[in-house]
Amino acid sequence: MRFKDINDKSDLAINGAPPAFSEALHVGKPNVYNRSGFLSRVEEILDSNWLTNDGPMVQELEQKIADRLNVKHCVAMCNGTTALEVAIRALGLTGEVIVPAWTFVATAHALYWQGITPVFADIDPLTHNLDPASVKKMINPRTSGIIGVHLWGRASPIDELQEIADKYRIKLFFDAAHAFDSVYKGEKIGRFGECEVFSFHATKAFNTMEGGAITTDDDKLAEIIRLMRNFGFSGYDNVIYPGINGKMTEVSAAMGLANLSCFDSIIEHNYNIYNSYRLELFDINGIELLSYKNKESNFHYIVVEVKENCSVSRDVIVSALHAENILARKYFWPGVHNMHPYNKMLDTPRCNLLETDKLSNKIIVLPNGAGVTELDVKLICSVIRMLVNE
Ligand code: T4K
Repeated sequence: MRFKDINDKSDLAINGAPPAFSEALHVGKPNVYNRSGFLSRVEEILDSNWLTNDGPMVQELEQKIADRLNVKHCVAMCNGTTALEVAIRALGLTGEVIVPAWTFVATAHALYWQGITPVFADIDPLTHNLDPASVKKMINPRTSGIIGVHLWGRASPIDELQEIADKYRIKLFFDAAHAFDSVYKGEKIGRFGECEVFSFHATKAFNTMEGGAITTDDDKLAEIIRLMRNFGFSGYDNVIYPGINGKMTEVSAAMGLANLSCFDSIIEHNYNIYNSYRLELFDINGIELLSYKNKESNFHYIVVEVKENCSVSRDVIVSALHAENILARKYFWPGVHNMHPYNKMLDTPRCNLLETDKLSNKIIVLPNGAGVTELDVKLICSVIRMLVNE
């Protein structure tokens, strides 16, 4: 086994031969399950001469997602970040909005692009989701909302956050980018808060290449979001809203429909791979796999915590995995509050993000998805085992 600096990408080869990226075992490898289903839908699109702008495939996808998640409205979007921005705008958020710093940077960037200050609250180290007590501390007269993130597909403390939002009369919605098909108290994620925002990026359990959606039970909100997605047009030549272009293309919707037709198999595969990791990792000292409750997640993210008692650091493990062409990630190190521009915004109110900072130095995300086999899991875990036991 060779060890090297994680930032040195000059020599990712095993045995001297530079491998194609597709040969690497990496986090984020897209799930492409139903290739023929996708291709035949693409033929249909080309024959129809209708490529985008609320086409039939987008409408079919929206209906199927709404049915699956048991929510009244699903509005398909071009990506999750634009969907977040549209939700922020449609809900009329202003001033400050509370978010976790332990998330992908897009959650905060969407606020920033809408001229709103993201205020970071700390997380519960056991769930990795917002700690309601920390959220409460950050509320002031400028606070107009909270964005909870269902990190790794595990539901936020929805009831507690809703209670806070109701008490202070502020808006609550969810960044559900990781949580397609996840469950909270027996109900699918999709109808909590004012609305929920999904990402269908190539790296997600359910993907439309690029894409996303906003789901809600609120008729009025759904109508505004639909207007905003299409420049604010209400019929030909009649603009009644300052909208943007947030539309999903027909090809993306075709990918979504193909993937949706076998999404149960995708989840089953993820679940089996997660269980293989569980078996392989459980006796490695100082390595703890983040657990999922049965049937409450899409099991897409394999998240490992390197505890204080581990003989090697998180960074040493990640470097060693990279040297073996296993491209694990340190998501979401170093935390959004330590990224530009938030680290420079001296007037950004911050509470003490003690748990976020501690956790951010300990987490590794390992590969999962259609491209990962049980044999791959054995290989990945044997690298970790050798390092820790050395
Ligand atoms: N909120 C949350 C909580 C999110 O996690 C995200 C996105 C968003 C909001 C915003 O949603 P979108 O606007 O993206 O729809 C990746 C994804 O680009 C991003 O969508 C995702 N979260 C985030 C967790 O992961 P990066 O910066 O890590 O991407 P990158 O290019 O390093 O790729 C990740 C891995 O996937 C690499 O190992 C390569 C592999 N990959 C990637 C693509 C695109 C492939 O194997 N094939 C591919 O086609 O952000």
